[in-house]
Amino acid sequence: MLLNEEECKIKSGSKLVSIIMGSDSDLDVMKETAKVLEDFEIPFEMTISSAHRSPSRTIEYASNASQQGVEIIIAGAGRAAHLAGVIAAHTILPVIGVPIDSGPLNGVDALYSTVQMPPGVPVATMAIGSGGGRNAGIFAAQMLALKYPALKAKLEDYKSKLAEGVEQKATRLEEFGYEKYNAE
Ligand code: AIR
Repeated sequence: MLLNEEECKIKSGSKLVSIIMGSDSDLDVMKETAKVLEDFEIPFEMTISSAHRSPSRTIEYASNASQQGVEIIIAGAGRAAHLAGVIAAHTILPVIGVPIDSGPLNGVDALYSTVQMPPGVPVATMAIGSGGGRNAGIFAAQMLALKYPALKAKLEDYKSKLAEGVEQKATRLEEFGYEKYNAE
């Protein structure tokens, strides 16, 4: 069967998702997003820009992303994390925010900075840290699946594997009991 236009775009390698982070120190969390997108074979680009240290670069990037073919932006930042919000202010693309657990407040500061956007400028905010980074990739895949049917089967498969993993753990716990569960 011929691929439809949307699936052709996936195959041709257009960067559908942009992952942007406030610093290279955020990479440990944001690589979780990248791994998910790789698993789903969603083309993405990754870069660094700071809402505070390089505001012009951030605004330019956000303003041009749509024209470059990007469809979703995922922004991760820590501390007073304004990256996702500033990007959302300069694009009509959906923006997913990942609060990074850097700094003495372990990401609670970044969570509030990212999630508490004023009415009119939403940022879809994930959990703090690597779990949020992972969820950002899955959430992006779910949004893209509305347009790219090839992703639906992959998401169904992903959900099945999640459930299988729980089944396996339950079987092991029921079989061995809690004392032997973690033994080799
Ligand atoms: N940050 C960078 N510019 C603005 C903000 N809020 C964040 C980064 C990182 C933290 O500050 O996203 O989580 C510390 O950055 P660095 O470069 O000092 O490690």
